[in-house]
Amino acid sequence: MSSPEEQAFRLLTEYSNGFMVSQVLFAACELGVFDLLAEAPEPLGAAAVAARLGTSSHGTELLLDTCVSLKLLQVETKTGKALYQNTELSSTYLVRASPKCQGNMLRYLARTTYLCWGHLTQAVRDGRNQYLEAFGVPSDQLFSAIYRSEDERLQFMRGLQDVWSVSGRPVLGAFDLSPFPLICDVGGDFFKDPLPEADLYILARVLHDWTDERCSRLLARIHGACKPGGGVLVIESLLAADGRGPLTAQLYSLNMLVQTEGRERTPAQYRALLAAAGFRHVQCRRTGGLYDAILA
Ligand code: ASE
Repeated sequence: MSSPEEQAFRLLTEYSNGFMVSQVLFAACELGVFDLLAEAPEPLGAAAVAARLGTSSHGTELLLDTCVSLKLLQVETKTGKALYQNTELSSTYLVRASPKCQGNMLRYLARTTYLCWGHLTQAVRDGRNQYLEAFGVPSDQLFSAIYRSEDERLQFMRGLQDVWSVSGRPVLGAFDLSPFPLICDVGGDFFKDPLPEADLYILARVLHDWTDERCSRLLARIHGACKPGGGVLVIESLLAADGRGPLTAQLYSLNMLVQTEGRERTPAQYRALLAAAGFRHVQCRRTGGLYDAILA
């Protein structure tokens, strides 16, 4: 049995080392470890992996064994030789050929989000995103920073699509949408262009990018375009009523701080925004997944 003080130190160490865990995952994905093992007809040894990837034998062995401890790989020893293969987790979510592969999101987190998080202290001081500090690009037009190159734009969109391919269905099942025959999934340049007429507007992972003021403006535009009896479906990670959880939504809210103009919000905060724009009958549904749904 360890003392409470020792347990506290173990927890502190786990938190401190969290970034190393992320980097092991990012590096293994970027090097193509999971794809190589998926495509090989049988489990491979570290030397074979290193040879095929063109990586160092020492680094590869360390990376593979660390992946085993993280349950990203499994190892079996045959006649004294360690052979590696994918686990259920990596076969489902980390292999390119899987329809649920999260590789684009992981690459985006590794190359963009992680670098912004390197400036979290400054973001908390300033209350602003860190695009200028991390990439030297101004963010007064938010999406000219987020889409700072064509590659970056594609990486971001493919990343969001990866998450949607796993977490989309639970939110679309949260409400009966059959009363809404014509649905508009709102994206692109929606503060200026005329909005098409529809029965239901979906705002999926949109409001969390923007300030209350910009959200109010967008919601008022949608209310104006909406057919009588129509509505809006907001899809976001909801914070608890007191804002003190769940941890994932709190981390996403900090992520919005370092990368956008927005934040994650509580049900009451979304209610207030929707009510101010003229929407009524606001219903919030938690899905237990990454995203929740609000219909108004
Ligand atoms: C945004 C979403 C993201 C803006 C910047 C972002 C994400 C990373 N950076 O609208 C993805 C957030 N994570 C999930 C699971 O959605």
